[in-house]
Amino acid sequence: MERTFLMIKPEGVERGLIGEIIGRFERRGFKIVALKLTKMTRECAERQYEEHRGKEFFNDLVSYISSAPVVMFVIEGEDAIATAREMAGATDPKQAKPGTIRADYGIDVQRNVIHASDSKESAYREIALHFGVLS
Ligand code: IDP
Ligand code: MG
Repeated sequence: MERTFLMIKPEGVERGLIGEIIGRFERRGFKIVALKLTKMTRECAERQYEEHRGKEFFNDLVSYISSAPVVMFVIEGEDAIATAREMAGATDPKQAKPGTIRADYGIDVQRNVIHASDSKESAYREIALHFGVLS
């Protein structure tokens, strides 16, 4: 059993896609073990995207992600990390495989609807950052 951190980005929340996106993970058999709607501070967004500090898109990304509410949730199940990444699809929606969340709903490379942790280390770090210690 594995857990991973997922986040519906501001344009997903604004466009009314919360139920649709969470539903995909429920139907896939994952258990939702934590969930919240929250507007991140700039500092929190910088910590979330720490690995990208210094890249040309970092400031824009941090401003965007802290501009409006997001939905954060944690799923649990077999191979949760890799499966969630696969369900999200490639970073650029234009390159994402048909049927993935980003292919279906992504607008552009920044507004790509969903974040999914990319490794065990990221999942652990991001769950702790946003939810603290979960039972
Ligand atoms: P990922 O979300 O697929 O793991 P990362 O490379 O970790 O992709 O980038 C984190 C987020 O930063 C992306 O989901 C996207 O919102 C944004 N991003 C990545 N590359 C670019 C870019 O070239 N221009 C603008 N935003 C980008
Ligand atoms: Mg990433």
